[in-house]
Amino acid sequence: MRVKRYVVNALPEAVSMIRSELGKDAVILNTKEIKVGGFMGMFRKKKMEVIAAIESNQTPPPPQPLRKADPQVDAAVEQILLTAQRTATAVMEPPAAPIVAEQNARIEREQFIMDEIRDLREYIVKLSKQSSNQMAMSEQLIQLKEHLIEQELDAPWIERLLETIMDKQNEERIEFNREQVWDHAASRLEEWLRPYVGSGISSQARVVHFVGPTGVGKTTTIAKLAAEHTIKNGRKVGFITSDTYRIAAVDQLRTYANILNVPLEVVFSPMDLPRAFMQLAERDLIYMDTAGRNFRSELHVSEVNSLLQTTEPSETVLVLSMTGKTRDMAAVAEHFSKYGVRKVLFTKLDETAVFGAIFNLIMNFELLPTYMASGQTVPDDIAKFQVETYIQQLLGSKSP
Ligand SMILES: Nc1nc2c(ncn2[C@@H]2O[C@H](COP(=O)(O)OP(=O)(O)OP(=O)(O)O)[C@@H](O)[C@H]2O)c(=O)[nH]1
Ligand SMILES: [Mg+2]
Repeated sequence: MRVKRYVVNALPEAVSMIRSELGKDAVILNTKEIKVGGFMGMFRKKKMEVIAAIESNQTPPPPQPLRKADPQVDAAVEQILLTAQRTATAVMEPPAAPIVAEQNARIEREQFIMDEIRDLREYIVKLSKQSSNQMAMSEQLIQLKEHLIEQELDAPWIERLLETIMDKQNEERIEFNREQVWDHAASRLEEWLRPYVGSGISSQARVVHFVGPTGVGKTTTIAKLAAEHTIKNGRKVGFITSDTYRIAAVDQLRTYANILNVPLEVVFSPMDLPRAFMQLAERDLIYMDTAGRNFRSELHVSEVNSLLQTTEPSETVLVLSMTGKTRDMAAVAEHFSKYGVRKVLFTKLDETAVFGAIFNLIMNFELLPTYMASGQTVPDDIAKFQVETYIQQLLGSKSP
């Protein structure tokens, strides 16, 4: 067997080279992305390595035109080969003749087939890995898997976590007991969450907007945080509410404003905002409450965003309740992340025993958790998001 390695920019380029050098019976054994060149590991270029082979008793034909004895066709083929050998970033020239388009279509078809074969191969490898892992899964790992399914952690994350623990077991050539499995799971989850944790609500932000679905606890959370800042930190807090949508919504915030001795401004439209900010010019920190709406509708998301304008350093916090359904929370998070909202605050942790949604939302939408609220009592039932505390809640007890 004659085996040859090609390093090209794209697969069609290799296909043409293989056809002309090894002949039409050559087969592609492997393709993979590689990086070449560069300086001290930097500026490396992405290339594709293609391994092709032909049976040694089959002598490769001399490079032949793809069609015979037609100078016009020969010229067209020449043109295709030239085009294919250019860099992947080069702009493709328009086909010189209909035959060129035909050849290009053939190359595209071949590329499509090769892509399909590669996907299929990857799928088979994954399947065989999964089934051998499944067989190798210890009782402790099965318990962890079942626990995380109950916690509604997304399936791909569960698989990934189990794989890393199994790899570790194989590496150390031992079977972990339950405690070790739980400890490894905790450190992996912490490692994945760590980059998103810790920023809290920026201390630079003078204006903080709270947005989120109906009844998640935005107004209560504002009261809790304002109490913390006024009572504990002695900061001068001011409130703005744009929640004139629901009857008594203003009164709810006004009650907290009176208790905490915090001035409150009501805005009915974005045009009222400059006046409200002027009234609160003396305040160090302004919390803005917004009306809860059905934010699975993008229209409502864009509506509330029109109210979040300010020239001050500001931040927007998406408030989500743990009593919501994971899929609905994901839809809301996706809509708000389109508007650049990345900070999230979870409420009503006291009303659930299922915590997977927090991990899914942080990891899937790159959200940055700020606080966790776990009760109705103002100001006590709120705490900064602590990754260790959260992982403990998610994983539960190490003992069965
Ligand atoms: N159990 C529990 N209840 C909470 C928590 N936070 C808020 N609540 C309750 O949830 C209910 C709604 O709270 P609000 O603060 O009015 O919620 P909101 O998001 O401002 O509601 P809208 O303005 O109508 O969208 C109230 O009964 C709160 O006491 C929490 O962390 N745990
Ligand atoms: Mg409210």
